[in-house]
Amino acid sequence: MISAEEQSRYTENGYVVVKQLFTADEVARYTDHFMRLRAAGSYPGDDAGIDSAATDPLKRYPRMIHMHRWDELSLHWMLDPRINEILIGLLGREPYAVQTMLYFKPPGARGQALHQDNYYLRVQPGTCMAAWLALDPCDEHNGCIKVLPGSHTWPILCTTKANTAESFTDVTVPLPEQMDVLPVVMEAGDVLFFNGSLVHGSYPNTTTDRFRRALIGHYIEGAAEKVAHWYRPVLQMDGTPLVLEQSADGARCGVWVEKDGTPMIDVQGYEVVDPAAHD
Ligand SMILES: O=C(O)CCC(=O)C(=O)O
Repeated sequence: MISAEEQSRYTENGYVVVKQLFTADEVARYTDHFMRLRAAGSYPGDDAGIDSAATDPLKRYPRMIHMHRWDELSLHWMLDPRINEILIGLLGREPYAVQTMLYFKPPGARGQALHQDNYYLRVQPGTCMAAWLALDPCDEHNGCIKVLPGSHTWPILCTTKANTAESFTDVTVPLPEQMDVLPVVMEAGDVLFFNGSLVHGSYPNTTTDRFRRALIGHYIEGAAEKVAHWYRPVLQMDGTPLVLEQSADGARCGVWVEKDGTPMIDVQGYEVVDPAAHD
């Protein structure tokens, strides 16, 4: 159960870390499982295939996507009652499950530029949520998540080009200079829950010897009627598929303007997103 204190931290900041939601044995089992799968070959959803001779560590260990569609353990994890219970506490009702991902982030790997998950999922009405399970202890050095607390109340921002020397994704959201992101330092077994409008990303892994693996589930509010094509079929938390409409391939987005010396977001743009683009 989520405590009143965790609930209020989530309401204020748009994210909350639930400590030790998964045991050390479970973490070891998941880590071993996904490392074996990665070593065994390629899977649907691997962004650019796997290249074991590549100098880019992310080509040797590309992230896995939508494993729940072909891997029983991933499906079980995505629908785990502990995650469901916390999401019910945060959202007020049972969510739908839409995506799994496994990031290996080996030593030397680039991070992911700042973004908002709702830019990709385009849930209507409501928001998406992420459950991000740390499979390794993580900090700024091996590439933990970074967040901008409170940004979950913002509209979706229009994107700009990202620095692809630091990020494996090529779009990002601009932030006024005075706004600082915070690292989310976690132990293996902790789960970070965050709102789909929260501005977040991750640091590069600058270590030479520490992976930063994470198992991620994306969920949408149980009142949602539409979601971007990539995330369908949607699953109810008992595993039953549900047909939701596809949301439009574009959405209104905001740009920063200054009013009386204070940066504010003015929703004046519209951005079309490739139906195959995903978080
Ligand atoms: O794990 C990461 O490095 C980034 C994950 C992320 O941005 C997400 O799950 O939305």
